Amino acid sequence: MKKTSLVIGIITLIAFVLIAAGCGSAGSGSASAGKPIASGPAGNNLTATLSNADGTLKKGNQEFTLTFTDASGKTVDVGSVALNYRMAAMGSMSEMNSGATFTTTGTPGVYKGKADIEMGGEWKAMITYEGPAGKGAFSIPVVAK
Ligand SMILES: [Cu+2]
Repeated sequence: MKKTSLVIGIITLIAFVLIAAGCGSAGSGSASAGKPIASGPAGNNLTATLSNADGTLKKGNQEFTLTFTDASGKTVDVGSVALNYRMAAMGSMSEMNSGATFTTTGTPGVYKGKADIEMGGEWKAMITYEGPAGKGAFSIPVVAK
């Protein structure tokens, strides 16, 4: 009886360790699988970095990562985030906006984003967040190729 529950306990522990390891590698993998596109101050002594596989924002549908870090480079959970890519009006072309959708990852402070960028050129990533690190609104200039 005692031996059986010990075995079950060990099996449960091993299962938890395996699941945790799986989540950990998936989380850090997606966080480190990126090259920085651009970064900038996010307020509250934080830095925000946009990244993706090759470090270049492109025209069209794409995925990217948004990471918030403190002065020491440690990721910081900022709660809920929102991002809108905005291109200023150019001549007869009116202002363009492309909102991103985000999902959290296994690493707090690292968010996976999806956006459809209509055209190449100069955009501003307008970012807001609200949560345990405070509230912030800032923008990072980016160029889509
Ligand atoms: Cu445009």
